[in-house]
Amino acid sequence: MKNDSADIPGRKWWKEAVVYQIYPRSFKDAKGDGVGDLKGIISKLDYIKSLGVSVIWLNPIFSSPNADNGYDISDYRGIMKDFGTMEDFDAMLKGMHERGLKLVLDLVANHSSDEHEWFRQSRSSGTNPYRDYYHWWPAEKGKPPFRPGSFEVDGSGWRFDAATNAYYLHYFSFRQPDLNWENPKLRKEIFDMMNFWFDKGVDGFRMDVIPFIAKDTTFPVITQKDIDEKYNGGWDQYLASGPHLHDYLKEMNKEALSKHDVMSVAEGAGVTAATAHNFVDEDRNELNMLYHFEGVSLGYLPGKFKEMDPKGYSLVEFKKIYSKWDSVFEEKGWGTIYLGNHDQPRMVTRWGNDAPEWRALSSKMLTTFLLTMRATPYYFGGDELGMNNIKFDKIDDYRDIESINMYKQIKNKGGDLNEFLNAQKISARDNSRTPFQWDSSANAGFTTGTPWLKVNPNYKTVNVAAQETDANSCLNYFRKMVKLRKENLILVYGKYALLDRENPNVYAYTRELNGKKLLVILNFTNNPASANTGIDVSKAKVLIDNYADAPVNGQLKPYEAVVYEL
Ligand code: TEU
Repeated sequence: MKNDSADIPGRKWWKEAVVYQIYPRSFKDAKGDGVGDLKGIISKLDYIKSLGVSVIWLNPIFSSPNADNGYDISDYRGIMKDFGTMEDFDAMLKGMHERGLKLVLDLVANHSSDEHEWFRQSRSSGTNPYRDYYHWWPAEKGKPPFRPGSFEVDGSGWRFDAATNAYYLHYFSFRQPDLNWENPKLRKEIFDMMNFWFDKGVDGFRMDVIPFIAKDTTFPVITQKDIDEKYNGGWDQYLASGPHLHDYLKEMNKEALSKHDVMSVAEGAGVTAATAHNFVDEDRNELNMLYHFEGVSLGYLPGKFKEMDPKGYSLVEFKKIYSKWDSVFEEKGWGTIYLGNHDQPRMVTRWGNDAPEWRALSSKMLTTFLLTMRATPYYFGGDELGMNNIKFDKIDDYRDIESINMYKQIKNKGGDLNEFLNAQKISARDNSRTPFQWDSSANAGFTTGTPWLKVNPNYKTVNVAAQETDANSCLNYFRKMVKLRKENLILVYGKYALLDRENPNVYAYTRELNGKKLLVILNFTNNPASANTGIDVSKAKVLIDNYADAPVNGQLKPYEAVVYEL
């Protein structure tokens, strides 16, 4: 089946893209200091090109003291020293464009670093011209009403600053003060900065916690009871519903996005199926896409910090969530799909099975899922090798502010630290941030120095060099899947229909476009399982299978994934 595009309305390059996410700190270190850099990325552009992906999303590469690995920016127009120079950036972008690859940067504009010049000025006096670039609460008014500071040991989003006897707001760590979007001067600075990067040729932005930018600056008292009753128990939903949010996004679209052929994707923290359309519907002129958190939150125990239910997650629930999000965008808007990123554990550990006998098979099965859904796939670098969680035993091995401060918080409360450390083996963010595994040489060929975060010891067998020469490797399977998606627009635009809904082991669905139909069946378990789709596949053509022989009778082998053309 080849592309027959005549009858597809609303085609866009970013709908047809496979986005490949690179965590620059861990990708490739060219200078030998243990930290990845832009020259390292440049040296691997042919590899990226060979994957067939079309868009690269880089986590923040701007000047930063790295309290939160670049999500604390001290200069939005400068390159982080660890990563290189503006010349390196220009050469990297040129190298990408020469290869037909587009570049999406990370816009971290809910907050800056406390070392940003704006904040230095702002905190210096109550009358400084930059005072209103941030949110201040004078101590004369008493303590400010609670707001969460997710990376703080005491959980508070306000920090007292003695210089002006006032508190400032920070939804993440105190090193990440929140910017005041209610100030038009600040908004103009951000839009000008976006245009600065667009003028250089950057092809879009992934927007960090963009739903949080708008605040009710009267800072009313919000109680946990309000959160439970009105916001479904999660602060994120409250933080994502500030006044004027959509005015700001419309203004951003008008002043920056609409002036260029670029894509935009919101990190949709706090966004629900009910509010998603407000961000991405074409006629609203705001953003193109967003990614939701409903999928990646599945299977964690309520009231615990990212601790897996010992029973695992329910595939029936999983199917329900992804089917719901498909239907959300059936008429309007466009979805995204992902199972891993720099904030999530490795996809194969969390959603597949990283035991040596199942790691490759289950990882290929998950890759098949991601690349056959009706949404733009965001694929996290390293997942194409089936890289899995490192599962640190000790807190000292962690580098992530979230794990370290949560450990302190639990310790202060006299909580169970062993339980926390065990839970982190599955859910900690550092699991996906370990250095990329290039080959079997020292430090997986990532660096000649000491890596900033330990390399997963399985790099001797799980690495690019080994997988290049193996036709059945995860790497070559990923390439085949990307090619299949690229060559079959039905996989991008075709209507999705879930089959065999209550089957606890198998995820089965069809995709249909212009009279053509595909069937995808995925066994999510390490046992044989049967798919009851009611579809006769005896005459169907197998487009791809992660085993050598595809089933004809609906009997799937463990973690088997098949795409049929009916
Ligand atoms: O993450 C925002 C976010 O929603 C976090 O709560 C995230 O889900 C958290 O890591 C879950 O454990 C973004 C970035 O992706 C993250 O890397 C940053 O640390 C954070 O914003 C602050 O900028």
